[in-house]
Amino acid sequence: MLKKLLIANRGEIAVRVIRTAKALGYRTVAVYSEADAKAMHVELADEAVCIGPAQVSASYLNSDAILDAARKTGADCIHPGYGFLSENATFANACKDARLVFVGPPASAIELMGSKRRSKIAMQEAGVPVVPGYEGDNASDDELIAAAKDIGYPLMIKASAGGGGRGMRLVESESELADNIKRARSESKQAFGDDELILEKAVIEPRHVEIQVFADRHGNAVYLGERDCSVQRRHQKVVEEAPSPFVTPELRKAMGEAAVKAALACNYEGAGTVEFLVDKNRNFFFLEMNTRLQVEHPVTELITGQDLVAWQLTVAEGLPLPLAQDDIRLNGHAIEVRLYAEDPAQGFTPQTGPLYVFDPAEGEGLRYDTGVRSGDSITPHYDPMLAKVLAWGQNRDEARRRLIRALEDTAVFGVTTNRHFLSRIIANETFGAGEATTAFLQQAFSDDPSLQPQTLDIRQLALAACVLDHGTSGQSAWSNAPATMTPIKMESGDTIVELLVTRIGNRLTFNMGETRHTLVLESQRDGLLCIIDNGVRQTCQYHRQGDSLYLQAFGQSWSVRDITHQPAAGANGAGSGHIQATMDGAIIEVLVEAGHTVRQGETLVILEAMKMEHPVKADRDGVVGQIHTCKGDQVKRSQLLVEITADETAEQETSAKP
Ligand code: MV4
Repeated sequence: MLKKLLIANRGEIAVRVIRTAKALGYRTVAVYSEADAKAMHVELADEAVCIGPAQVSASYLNSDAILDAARKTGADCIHPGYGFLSENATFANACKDARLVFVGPPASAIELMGSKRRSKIAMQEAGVPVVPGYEGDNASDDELIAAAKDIGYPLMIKASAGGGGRGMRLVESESELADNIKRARSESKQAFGDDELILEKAVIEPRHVEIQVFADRHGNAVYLGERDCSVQRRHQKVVEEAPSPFVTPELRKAMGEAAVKAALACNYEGAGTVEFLVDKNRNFFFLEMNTRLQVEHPVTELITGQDLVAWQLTVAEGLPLPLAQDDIRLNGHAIEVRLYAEDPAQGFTPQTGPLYVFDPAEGEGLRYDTGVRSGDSITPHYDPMLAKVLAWGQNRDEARRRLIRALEDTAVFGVTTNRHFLSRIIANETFGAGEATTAFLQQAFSDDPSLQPQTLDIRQLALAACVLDHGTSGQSAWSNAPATMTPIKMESGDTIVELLVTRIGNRLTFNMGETRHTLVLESQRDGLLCIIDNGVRQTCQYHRQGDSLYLQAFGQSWSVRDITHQPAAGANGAGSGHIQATMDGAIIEVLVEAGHTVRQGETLVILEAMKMEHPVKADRDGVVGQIHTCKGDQVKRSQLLVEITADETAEQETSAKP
């Protein structure tokens, strides 16, 4: 009997595994890097061991440190999650040598599936359909060129050691072949230390459909339906759903049985995913088998009602599978999207910094798998996925509707996310019709507004001003005193706007040049602003952080910075003494202490951003007052770091001079 599980991972998947393990009575051990000391997975586990510094190579990929942690805590089994060491045959063997149960398949299966060439041959022998092509041993360029004549064009060159789209090239005609083979070889050698290549006929605009399989030590194997992961961006999955809107019951059975054959052929054990390409005529072809629990496993859980981590632990115990094939039923529809801290308007660049608020919207049929909470920081060390957001429904449209609502109402303040991009995809007509192939994002979505920098309209600015307007003229929003106009100056991105606010009772009119907008303020508390806009009452979520204001309403989120009271630099060039971060980054040094006398231009703090060090300097002479940051903090642009107040003794000295 196994008693104590070490989870060799971080983030949402570590949290996911710990929850089920605890529910089943297992003791749990988290491992963490120095950057993750306060992470959710560490807090949830019974015990936790630090395995090294932030860099993954020194911590989450450090198998010796992980095995040491298992020894020290008396763990008897290890769950690798996904990524990191999950598909590393050497690690699986090392666990075995240390008498630890690796919650996953035998090392031999991991190894076989790590080679495109060998796995394809094994699958063909097992009767699993594969894409027609060439997978000769140690093929020379000339052998590949000869083989291409039989395959025809367009064709794909793939690195045998590649996977997930890495090391893949599309060749349209014979004239491009030789050159592409040469490039593919050198790339593959570079990336994987192996230059073995295979050729495949290219499947045009395929769908990516994968089958969840499970096998036990007693020769049983089953499939738990499929997941459609066709909506991808640069081989990164964006949306995953089950069942696939393209798969018929007959196709499901044929693909499921093929996937079970694949598992049996490699003496598989535990959770596995067999990836197929499906062409427009519903022909399917084996692509690769992933020998781990996948990111998107929850969609399968939602339509089968099964806990796949519980299944993994059952199988790891040596017990038979919980259900036979005929007992596995699919119910309803589930869709998952990956909510990321990334900016779609800047080529999806990862966003880092403090996550002030993460408040998932509640609702029937919704599930969030996450490893972060409000107050955490998104660091550059790891994948910036904030959460997997899932919706289940009786049918696909119900799942879509619930998911759109979940995305629109989930508050994420502090980092830019892909949330709007995701909700636009789910709401899209082509996606809604179940017609999205792997070409969807490129063909039908490349000029979507969610990929453009945001421009705020008067209504969005007015809402922001509504929160910022806290009685500059000394009069309460509820008073019936005569209207006065107060200016509110805001910065959003690179633009600065000024609104003139006129308030009569709780009725606020915002003027911006020629445009104006009126809102009636109903209530404002606890980060909720209730307004009546054109006779329609609605609620807006907001969060204030220093002079930054984050808002969310109308299915969108935006932020502004209040610069109304930001003094223009004085005559002598002295600033306000409110020293703010000049950009998003990490504080690597605080050079002053409260009470220090400083001169204008003196460096107070060193900020690291984009791998460079930036000094943050005093904007006036004075004495350091409060310091609002410390070494190691992740800070946002404009965040208040240090306050400098007037040095009265210095002033006295100056004035005492003749
Ligand atoms: C292909 C293909 C067309 N024909 N193989 C990309 C990821 C990797 N797992 C395999 N991939 C593909 N292999 C043949 N013979 C098209 C793709 C492909 C793709 C596959 C799944 C999901 C998204 C994709 C996006 C572009 C290309």
